Amino acid sequence: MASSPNSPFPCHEHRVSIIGGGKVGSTLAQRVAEKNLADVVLLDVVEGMPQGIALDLLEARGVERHDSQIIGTNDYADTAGSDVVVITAGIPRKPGMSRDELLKINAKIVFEAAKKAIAHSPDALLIVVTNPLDVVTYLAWQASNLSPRRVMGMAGILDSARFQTFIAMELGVSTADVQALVLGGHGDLMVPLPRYSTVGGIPITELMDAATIERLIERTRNGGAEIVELMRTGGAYYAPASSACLMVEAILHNQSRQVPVAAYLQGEYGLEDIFIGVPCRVGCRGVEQVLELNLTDAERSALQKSAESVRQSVQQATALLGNN
Ligand code: TXD
Repeated sequence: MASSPNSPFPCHEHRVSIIGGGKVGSTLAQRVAEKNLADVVLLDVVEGMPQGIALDLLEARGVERHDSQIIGTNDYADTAGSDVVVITAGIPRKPGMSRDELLKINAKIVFEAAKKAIAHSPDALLIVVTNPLDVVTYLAWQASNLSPRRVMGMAGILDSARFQTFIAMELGVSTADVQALVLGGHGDLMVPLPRYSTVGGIPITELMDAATIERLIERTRNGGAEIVELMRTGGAYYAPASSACLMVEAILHNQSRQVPVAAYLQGEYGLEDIFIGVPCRVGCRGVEQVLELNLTDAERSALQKSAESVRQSVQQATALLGNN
């Protein structure tokens, strides 16, 4: 990334722009900066808010001992030259608001955010976090005109991390020894895969009975709602920000991480022209490979059911956007 002597970013190699400075966006800004991964631009529509958060985070720099620059802005011009753009902008569902209304509003917000951000950073990779995840990731890709491998949705890492946590809690083992895998859309129809979820290499199907596994799967499916119910005034943001940060790091450090992300499918799993959660290798070029697992009939049909619901919502959102 080129930088002029007057640039607010004189030296850092990478720039990450986060669109939406709410709970997830601001926590992600903190994670990216404190891990010294990149300079951060935090953009929101609310005037003063991203500037205030950026200043607050900057004032912690000396204590946290990192060198990342952080600026808050309401102007997309400040995001120019980003290596990665992460979209977390959106509104939560308000009392009395239908799912359709929410879909329409967030679809429009994400579509415009992707268009404006990529216009200023045509070489960036795009990560979408806003809900409904798989649907708005598709719209962001369309708005951005990027090659589909450069666009990804974050959900599978979070859903898998929740499943991993519940498995570790149930067995009383270290989370570090648990690997879990959840595919499919980010919603009620997500597809946790116990056969591919292991503790120290042993599939959980050999460590727990079917009823226990089903209970943990249900809790995973309900993971976001469980937190909303407890907090009452908002949703989860620490684990979502950590999960998005993992993707940012995989890209900036070209780590080739093998993780589930919402990726564009072109025939894999019998699915085409859709973004949905599947295992991928993620590196500096984005989704470098989609891994096709040998799913059982039940697993494959669960993935197809999830894909069908995503596809319907994409059509609905496209129609709603078109009618605007
Ligand atoms: O697994 C996942 N993908 C998710 C998704 C996990 C957690 C949260 N998930 C979704 O992320 C959630 O359902 C929301 O759609 C987004 C962001 O969640 P967050 O908790 O950060 O929401 P906030 O705190 O309401 O922040 C949203 C911000 C807020 O500051 C708005 O002012 C801003 O978005 N916003 C905008 N910014 C820029 N441009 C526009 N148009 C805009 N509209 C709102």
